[in-house]
Order: sequence, then structure tokens, then C-alpha cells
Amino acid sequence: MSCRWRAAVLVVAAVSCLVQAQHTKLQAVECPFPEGQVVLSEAECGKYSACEWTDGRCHMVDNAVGGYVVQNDPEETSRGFKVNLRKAQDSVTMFGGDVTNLVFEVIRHQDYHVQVKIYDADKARYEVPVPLSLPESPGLEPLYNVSVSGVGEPFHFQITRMATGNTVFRSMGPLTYEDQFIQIHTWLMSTYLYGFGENTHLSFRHVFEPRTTFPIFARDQPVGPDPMNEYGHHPYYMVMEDDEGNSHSVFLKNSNAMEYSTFLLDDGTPALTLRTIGGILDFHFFLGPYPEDLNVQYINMIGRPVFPPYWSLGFQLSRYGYNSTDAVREVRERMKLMGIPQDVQTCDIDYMNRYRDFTYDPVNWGDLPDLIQELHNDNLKVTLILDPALVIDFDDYQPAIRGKAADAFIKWSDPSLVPSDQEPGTDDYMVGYVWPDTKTVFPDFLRPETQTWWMNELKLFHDELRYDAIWIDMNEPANFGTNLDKPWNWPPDKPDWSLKCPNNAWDDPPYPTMTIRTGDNKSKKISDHTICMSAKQTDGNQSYLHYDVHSLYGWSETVATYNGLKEVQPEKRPVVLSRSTFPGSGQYAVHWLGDNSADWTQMHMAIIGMFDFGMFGIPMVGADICGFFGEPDLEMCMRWMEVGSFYPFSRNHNTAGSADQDPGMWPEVAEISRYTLNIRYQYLPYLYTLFHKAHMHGSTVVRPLLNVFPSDLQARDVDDQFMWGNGLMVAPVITKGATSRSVYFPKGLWYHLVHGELAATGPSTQTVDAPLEVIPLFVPGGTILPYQVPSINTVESRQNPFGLTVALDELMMASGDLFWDAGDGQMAMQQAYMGRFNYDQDELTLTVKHGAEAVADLYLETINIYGFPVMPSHVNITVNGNETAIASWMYDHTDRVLTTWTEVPMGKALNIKFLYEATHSLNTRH
Ligand code: MIG
Repeated sequence: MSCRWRAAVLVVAAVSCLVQAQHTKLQAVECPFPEGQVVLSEAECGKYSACEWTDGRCHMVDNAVGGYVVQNDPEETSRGFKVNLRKAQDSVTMFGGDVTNLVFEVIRHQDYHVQVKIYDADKARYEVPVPLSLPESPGLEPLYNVSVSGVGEPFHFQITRMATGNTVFRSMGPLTYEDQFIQIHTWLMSTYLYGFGENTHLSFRHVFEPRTTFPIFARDQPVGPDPMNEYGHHPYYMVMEDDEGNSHSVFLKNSNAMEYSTFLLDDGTPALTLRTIGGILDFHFFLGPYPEDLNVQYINMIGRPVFPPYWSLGFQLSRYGYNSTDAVREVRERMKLMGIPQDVQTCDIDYMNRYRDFTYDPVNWGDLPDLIQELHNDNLKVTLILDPALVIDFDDYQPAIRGKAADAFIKWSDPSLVPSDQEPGTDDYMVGYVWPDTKTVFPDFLRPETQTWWMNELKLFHDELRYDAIWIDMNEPANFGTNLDKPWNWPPDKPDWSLKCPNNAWDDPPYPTMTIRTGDNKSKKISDHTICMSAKQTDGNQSYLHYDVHSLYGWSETVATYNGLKEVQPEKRPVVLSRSTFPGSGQYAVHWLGDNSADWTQMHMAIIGMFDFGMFGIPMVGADICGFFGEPDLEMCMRWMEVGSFYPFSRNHNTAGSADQDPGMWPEVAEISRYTLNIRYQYLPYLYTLFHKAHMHGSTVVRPLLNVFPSDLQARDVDDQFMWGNGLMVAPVITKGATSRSVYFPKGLWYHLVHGELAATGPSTQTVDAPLEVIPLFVPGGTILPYQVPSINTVESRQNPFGLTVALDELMMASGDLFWDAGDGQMAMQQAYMGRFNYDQDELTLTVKHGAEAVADLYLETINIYGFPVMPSHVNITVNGNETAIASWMYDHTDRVLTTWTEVPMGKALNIKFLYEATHSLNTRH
């Protein structure tokens, strides 16, 4: 008898195998405790009726006792089915507030996408107000089965991949569903688990042994090696199920504070626990089948990434604590003197007047408008930072005055909570303290009025300072000293004060999650370093507790800022750099990985962070090159500039008070940075094409090897090498003192990018030379990378001749494409250029799909063919069918690289034939 209940067809099936599953020993499903993950005493365990002490361990009671019972046969709905669940035993609880009646609902979307919601049958609970793109009607041939236990049985559900029978989700043990504690466990098909964030992962692939728990909750938390919750909130993971590479991914649409634990059951089966302290269980399952398909499927639902303007792919320089316009000028001169490419100059909070948003320091930054003009004249763009918190000066500070008029700020959820010492004029706003010397309020960006006010402030500010991009920091939101005597930077001449959160269910939830005991959490509260959970926010229709929408703060500020920038410069693509993100943020924002340190491990973690954010739909990402905190030595900064030259978001940034670390500081670093950034700038046309694809289709830009080679088991553990698309592999040295490194080459031919000699035939692992000045870069056979002669900035490089790097595979074939447009402005597809390059045997063709005008003045001049077997006797070029003159060619016998120089328009169909002596065979490769 089948134990599967297929969602697509309403059949109520028996559940024999599901019942069986209930009897599996579940000692490993430990009870969570507010005190910590490990409960050592029986007495402690005994406080919770949902837990029991057996074999020296505290674990969840059996599903039949602690879970829910299925009440009825599945009821068909337009898109799936529903069943009602009831708590098995009312007295069994973790923290109380158990929801008695639940609905388990399956909603079919695409064939590869099914949603499962578990919610309170009697009362609406908070649901995340972030929109998703869902299809109007479901697919007809789902790749999945969803089955649920039968009437009267303990509730349990399972999703399988029909083609293989692989498990996608298989709930295990009791479901716990309390007002402020929801927990579900699942068996996993393998330990090839990736994703979840924003966290500090030491490896891309997750660890199961020992049991590993990470919190998720937006938090101003510098990067470090412990499992910590960082700035963003991304409950999204992927599992690779089998050797073929079949994979699924799961999004839990929930914005409350969460945790996930990975562990092995006693029999070695991998398992996952998900916990959240509010909202509902709202899962989206994707069936791929391959990792890159999953990204595309998920990202199309949450929103495809913003298309960055071309200039933002150039190198960016920043630091906290330039402290004057002259310091910026000095650094800029250094960059020019050293000939290091740069496109963006960033100013951090020190440009502001007393850290007030929308102002600038009249003394040290008094000529900031001139500096911006100088930088613009120099073909650079300027990014300015803004913090969300605004000073409570409602007498003299216009942005706050206008904000108050718009009633733009976050309030206490109840007037009785407003502290008695509240400053006059602050009404029932929640008042905190961040950078400015006066207390602050926090805009509620969910409110339409706040969005309008913010837009207007951005406009007025732009009238004064012609910024090109806005960096929104501190938007977790960060508040200093919450619950402590006073903030660390509190003015010493004032009596101690800090934002103190009340003692109530929201600010002291029964299970505050691991966020309170990891990282820098001094008050051991969920509100530590942020505002109180008892704040109230509203979107005009509905009000929300900050407890629920805390992790949406950055997202909401991002949307407001993006829309504001569209108003400020309608003819430009908005560039918003946000620290806090939520699923969907990628439609509006780019991201950097936050406050890291000058540390070799963190150089590695940054690659993992880029992989994670690729999964989260925010491909324009990078870490602070050379480290934010701490001071790198020459070697570290050189290695970091090498790898950072290949971050999509490539920015060197530094904290206040530490020594300058811009690449011009050391002549050696300057020289190597010039060299590696020139390679970046050379291949920017390729990177830009990848970003266009990400924007149009939801594909990733930086890829882990497993996305490109999903059935290669070895590739699944590689997280110290990364790819740009499928066509370029970066294998940086991120180890102190190393002068070589081991590189894993998946199947196929791999050439050294720069000189074109064959590096490896994969699959193989090779030790590659990498003295201090070398970053190993490879191009796989089969690829054509479009490039442009690099220059000191993208304004110049975009005028330069094009070239092609053609890397032949074993069959003498290769292909690639190029997207090209004005590089900024609203993308007009009919005007944009799309060229397709194809190499087959001895013939290279360029097909112009559309937009020849966009490349009107651009020429293809150089073609480098890697793996070319013999010296050609003749090279014949036709452009649009007419023969044209060939300038010259050169063949390097040792490297087997053929280079031809010509000058043909990029906008016209092109065909190049390479003719050989008949005696030469094409199969001379070894
Ligand atoms: O509390 O604006 O992550 O990049 O330089 C520090 C000053 C505030 C944190 C950001 C960092 C930025 C810094 N900011």
C-alpha cells in the first residue's frame, strides 16, 4: 500500500509507513531551554512537560504525546488541500500558550514549487508582510508528493521528489506550536546542507557533528568565528539529496527570532530543527532539481536582483574616519599616483555634522560639495552613508521637525510604556541613542508617510550634495546601550541614561533564542543593541509589534531609499548599499558583509558569505577588503586585494582610528592591486553580462563550484575557490605565508586565465604556484569571455577595444555572450546589445541578437584562443559576409595560444575561419 498522499490528485492514502516513523527513537531531538542548548540534569529537564529524561539526555516526548493529531481527511482546496490538527494532550507544553487547533495547508504553485502553511485555526497570527511573486495558477505536473498522516494519527508530513523518491522534508517527532515558541524537526536526505543566514559560517557546507545551532535575527554584530546572528535574516537553505546532484531548497517565511540546529540521529541520519518565536510556519519548497535551478526558482519568487550600474562594478574605496575632505583628496591622489583603478569614493559618518543625517560638517568637510564635484570631474561616483536614527532636536533640526510633522517615527506599543523621563516633544516615540550627541528616534519605514518624508529628505539632501549612491548602515536597527546603564559613547557630562525595555512577553520572551547568549550581548536580552520589542510599527493598514517585524527594518528602509533615489535621479539606476537585508532586499539593494577583521580566517569566511548571499538573491556582495577592524600587514592586505579584486562588490573599507589600508599605502600592494584590478576591469563586460542575467532570470553571479558541477562530490566541499558564472574560477591564496595552494579542478580542461596555458585536466587536484604577487585564475574549456582593454575607471574602460578569451574544450568548441548598454539608466531592452559568440572547430562567429547601436563605436580587436592545436596557415575574416583585412596573428607553441589582432565592429555579424595545413590534425591535444 502506498504511503504517499499526492497533492496533485485528491487521494486519501493509508499512512502505514508514516506511523512507523513515529516509533523511531528520537532521543537526539533535544529539548531547547532558555538557559542553553545543553541540559544536564533530570530536574531541569523535568520542568518541561514536553521533555523527558532518558539515557542521560533531555529530549522531546513522543509525537503521540507532545504533538498534534490529524482530525479529518484531507479537504481539497483550489490549489491543494488542508487538514485540521488538534493538540494531542493539552497539558504537555514547553513554555505554555499552546495553540490547540491548527490547519495544515498545502498550496501548489509551480511544478517545482509547493507551499506548506501551518497556522492557528481559530485566530490570525502575525504573517510577514513582504510580498512574493506567486503564479496565478499551479503547474500541472508537480515534481513532488505531499503526504500527511491519516485521521486520528499523530501529525506528520512528508514531501518527496517523485522522480527519485528522495525525501525533501519529513517531519519528525512532535510539532510544537505555542504562542511564542514554534518548533519542527525534519529528517534530511544528506549532510550536504547549505545556506541560512545571515550567519558567520566557517564552511559553506553545514556541520552536523557536533550538533550546531545558529540564531537568525537581524543584529548589529561584527563578524567572528562563533555561531552568531548577523545583520540580515534569511531562513533559506538547500540540501543536495544524492550523487546525481538532485537538490531542493526550503524557505521558511517567518521574520521572528529563530534558530536552526543541525545534528545526527543515533542511527547517523542527518536532521534539522527549526525554531521560531512567533508568526506562523509558512514554508516554500523548491525542487530544482539542481542548485542553480533552485536559486533561479527561489529568487524569482522573492524578487530578482537589481541591475547595478556599470560604474558600481568598479573598485570602491571607503574608510570610516577620513575626518576631512583633504584626507579624501590625499587618498585619491595616492590612488592616481599609483595608477590603481577606482570608480567609487565613499564617505562614512564622519562627513556629517555631529552625526546628523542630511548634514555635513561645516569645518572639516565644509567644501564637501566641491570635493564631490572634483571626484565627478575625475570620473568617480560618490557614495554617502546615512543612519536611520535621527536626533530628537525638534527645534533646529529640520529633518526631525519634518519627520515629526509626518509622524514618521516608531512608537511605544502602549502609552503606559512611555518612560516617565521622556524628553518634551518626543511624545510616545521610542527614544534611543546611537551616534549623535543627543538621543534619537527611529523612522518607521513601513509607514507610507515615513517613506514620503524620507524621499523628500533624500531630494533636499541631493540638492546640497550631489551623491550618486546611498549607503544605509545601522538598520537592524542598531541602538547603543539598550538595557545597560548607559551607551558606551554616552556624553560623560550627562547623567547615565539608556533605552530600557520593559519586562513583558515581547521583551522577555520565554525562549529568547541563542541571540542572547552569542556575540556581544551584554544585557542578555533580545533587545540588546537594538530597540525594544514592545515598539509598535504600522504600514497604514495594520500595526505590528517590533517583536515581529524587527528583522524587516533594513528591508523597509531599503525599499524607501530605493524609491527615494528613483525620485532623486529618475534617469539613473538607484544604488542602495544596505547592511540589514531580508528575502526580497536584493530587488533594491546591494550588500557588504559587515564589520569583519583583518584576519585570515575571515578572508575565507567572506567567500562563504558571498555564496550565501548569492543564494539569498543579493549577488552584488563583498567583504571589507583588508578588514574593517584591526590592521592588516602588507602580506594580508595584498592577498586580500587580490581576492577582493574578484568580489562582485569590491570595496576596501576600514574603521576609524586604525592606520590607512587603501591599496596605495604600500608600493607592493599598490602594484599588485593595479595588476589584479586591471584583470577585473578587463573582464567587467563579462561580470556585467552576468549581472544582467541575474537581473533578468535570477541566476547567481559568484558561484560555488557545486552550482556548476552538481554531481561532482568533491566540488561540494570547496569553499575557498569561487566562480564568476560558469566561466572564470578564482582560487585565491588566503593562508598566511603560502606561496602555492592546492586547487580542485572539476571535469574538463582548465587554462590559466592570464597566459592561456593549460593548467589542468579535471577532475584533479593540483598544487599551483602562487607567490605573493599571484592569484590563481582559471578559465574552463568551452568558455568565451568577452573583455575590454582595462583602464583607470569604467568611464574610460567602456570606450576601449573589446577582446575575446576563447578557451577551447576537448571538442574544439566554446561559447559566450555579451550584454551591453549605456551602463546606467533604466534599461531599455530594445536598445541594449546582446551578442552571442560561438566557436566550433575552426570557426568563430558573432551573432548580434539585438542592439547594434549600443556598440556603435566599439570594435573587437583581439582574440586569444587557448588550446589552439596548431599554427594556422591563414585566417579569414568576414564581417556581415564581406571579407575584411586581417591585421596579424601570433601563435605560441608552448602555451598553444593563438592571438589575432584585427579591428571589426562589435555590432555586426562576424565570422572568422582559421585555416590550417591539411597535414595537421585537430586531435593533437594531450
Ligand atoms: O557602529 O559608520 O558596518 O562599515 O564604517 C559602527 C561607521 C557604524 C558600522 C558599519 C561600518 C561603518 C561604521 N558603522
